[in-house]
Formats: sequence, structure tokens, C-alpha cells
Amino acid sequence: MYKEPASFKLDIESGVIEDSKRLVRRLSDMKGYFVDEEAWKELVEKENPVVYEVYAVEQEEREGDLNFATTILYPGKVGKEFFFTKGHFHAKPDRAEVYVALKGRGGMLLQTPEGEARWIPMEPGTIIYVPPYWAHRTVNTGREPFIFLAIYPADAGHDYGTIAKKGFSKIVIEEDGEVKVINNPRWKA
Ligand code: S6P
Ligand code: ZN
Repeated sequence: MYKEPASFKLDIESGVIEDSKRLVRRLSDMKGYFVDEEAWKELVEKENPVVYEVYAVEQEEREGDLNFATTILYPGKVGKEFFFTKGHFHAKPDRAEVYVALKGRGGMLLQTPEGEARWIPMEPGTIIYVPPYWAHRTVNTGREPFIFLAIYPADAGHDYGTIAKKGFSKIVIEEDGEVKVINNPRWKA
């Protein structure tokens, strides 16, 4: 009746968790996500880079249990827009989450179902509490891989549909050598 306690090895330098499930997202997996579609197409045809990798340790979907995963989000841009993760609400939208930044520089966009957005910068040591109901996407604003750990309820699940269709109301770009969080020109409330 009791599950066996377990420990896992995280390589802090690479972000890899031993004996976890690896998922790779290439730029071609993110059609429609970036504002500059021409730049997206060009980069997909040229090198189709890996945008991020996830190393996840997941339990059966059961209330009360926990999953965790590291993400390695690579540096890069599509047009002016920094590389980011797809971003999602939880399938059970009232499930919260905790992020711990380990390496590199970046930040998190959070958004309510009504489209109210927040930007929180992240550096090694930053811990973010993602409250229930907020969609979340991470962005690499640096020049090296941005690595973080996420801990989330085993029954949270992922709802990618809304964000895939509408995106976030803010985007994160580089302009004049600066990181800027601006309104998404394609956003419709
Ligand atoms: C899971 C957690 C992270 C993300 C990962 C990739 O709830 O938020 O492990 O899954 O950073 O992002 P995404 O949006 O493609 O799932
Ligand atoms: Zn999540």
C-alpha cells in the first residue's frame, strides 16, 4: 500500500535527471507560436534547432502525488523574440506549481484566463510560486542554456490548446540590445 521513497540524480551543470523521461521540442514543433512567421520558417528550414528539452519524473495521475521535471531551454531568437516553452494551463486549472531556477537567465510569463499577464525575471536561486489558474511559459533571455526545476501535482495535466491558439498577451523581445516585455501585436482579448 505504501510507495517506496526514491531519490534521483540531477546533474546541475547539464540539467539532466538520471532515469527520467526525456522530451525534445524542436522549432518545427512550435508552428504558430512566434510572432514573426517568416523568421520561424527560415530557421526551421535552415537548422530546425532544439528549443528545449524536458527531463520528467512522473507518477500515475492521482490526487496528492507529485511530479517534477527539469527543463533546458536553449538560447536563441525567432526574429526579435527570445526562445520560449509552449506554455500551458493545467488540465485541472486549479493546480499550482513551483519553479526553481538553476542556471542561466530568463523569466516567466504568467497569464490568467482573462489575459492578464505578469513577467517575473529568473536567475539561479529564483523560486516562483505559480498559483492555481495561471498559465505559465518560460523564456530564455540569456546567451547560455536556461535550466530550471518544476514541481507540480501528479494530476495537474497540461492544457496546451488555449495558448497554442491565442498565445500570451505579452511577448519578450530583444531590441537595441535590451530585453523588453511588450504587448503581443497578435493578441485578441
Ligand atoms: C509542467 C511544468 C514544466 C513544463 C516544461 C515545458 O507542469 O510547467 O515541466 O512542462 O517547462 O514547457 P511546456 O509548456 O512545453 O510544457
Ligand atoms: Zn505547469
